[in-house]
Amino acid sequence: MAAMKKVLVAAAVAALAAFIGHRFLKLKALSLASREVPVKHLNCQYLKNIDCGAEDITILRDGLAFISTGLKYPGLHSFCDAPGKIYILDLLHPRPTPVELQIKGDLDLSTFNPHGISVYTDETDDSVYLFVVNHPHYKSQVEIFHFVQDDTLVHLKTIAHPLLHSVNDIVAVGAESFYATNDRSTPIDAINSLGIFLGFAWCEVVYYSPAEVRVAADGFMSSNGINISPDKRYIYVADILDHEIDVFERQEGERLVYVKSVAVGSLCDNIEVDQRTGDVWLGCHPNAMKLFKYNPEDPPGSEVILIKNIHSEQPVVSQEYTDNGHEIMGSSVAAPYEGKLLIGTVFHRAMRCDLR
Ligand SMILES: [Ca+2]
Ligand SMILES: [Ca+2]
Repeated sequence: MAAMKKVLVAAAVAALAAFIGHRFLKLKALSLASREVPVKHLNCQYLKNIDCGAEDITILRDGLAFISTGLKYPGLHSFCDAPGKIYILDLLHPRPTPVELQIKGDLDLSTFNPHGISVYTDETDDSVYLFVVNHPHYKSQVEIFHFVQDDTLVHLKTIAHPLLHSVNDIVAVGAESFYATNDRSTPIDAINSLGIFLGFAWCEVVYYSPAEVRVAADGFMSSNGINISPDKRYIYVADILDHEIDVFERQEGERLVYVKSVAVGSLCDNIEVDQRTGDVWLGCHPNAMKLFKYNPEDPPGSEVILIKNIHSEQPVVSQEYTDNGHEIMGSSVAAPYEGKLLIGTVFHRAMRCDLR
């Protein structure tokens, strides 16, 4: 009997070891740990004043770009100790230069740590509201600002809620309502890591309005960028660890109905949508291992992916820009405007490129 027990224990240990080994291989595959990208450059210039990352960028129809800078995020490199800032850039200016926006109102600027951003324009009076994911002391909350007088943001409101626990990005759908992605299943590190290790898709997209807060979609490994189609009918979510962009249809009462997923073969971060064509532009990480390890000798690369005709039977996915990290590291967003492209990064610089 004792011998039998020993055999069973040995078999159990071997099975567990095989399972753990299998999960490690799977994690390596998820993070694209051995992937290298060839260099495919565009004609680009670095933006002045942006040296602490430009994790998210969004561009208004009149060519004004908002830039979120200075992100500090657990496990990711940062070149800067200073708090984060929001910049604005006028793409219609002959020599566009980012200018820091002044923030007025009741917000602690010493702990400002901006991450994903989104703009809502009130069509009735053309008021522009900037929504910013903020991580003071690594917590998650959403700030709503009113953009006034070309250079000022007036802070209107801070939104915090238990469902908004690990917010990465948001898309505003009203002056006080939005969808938000959580990039972690829980703020508790050990549980979140265990979930990823076991391969569970536990992350959620949350809908927020002053009247209602609820989970709008779930089953993401790590939901990151989120944005909306020009006709406001569809919501796009980047499941960064799944290497897919998920498409949802907005239905009555802000219900999200899953439509399909488009494979992109990379770890895509934020999503911007060309307001004219509906093309979907993605700032992506070719290799997550290099991004998290950050070795200046072997820097994390950058990759911009374009999806055309996303709602058709056969969306066209193409690599529009790639770099091995020697020009720009850790691209997290690619925002198009009238033949130009702004590329932002998690902790490095930002560039303005010609698309034609
Ligand atoms: Ca965004
Ligand atoms: Ca992001």
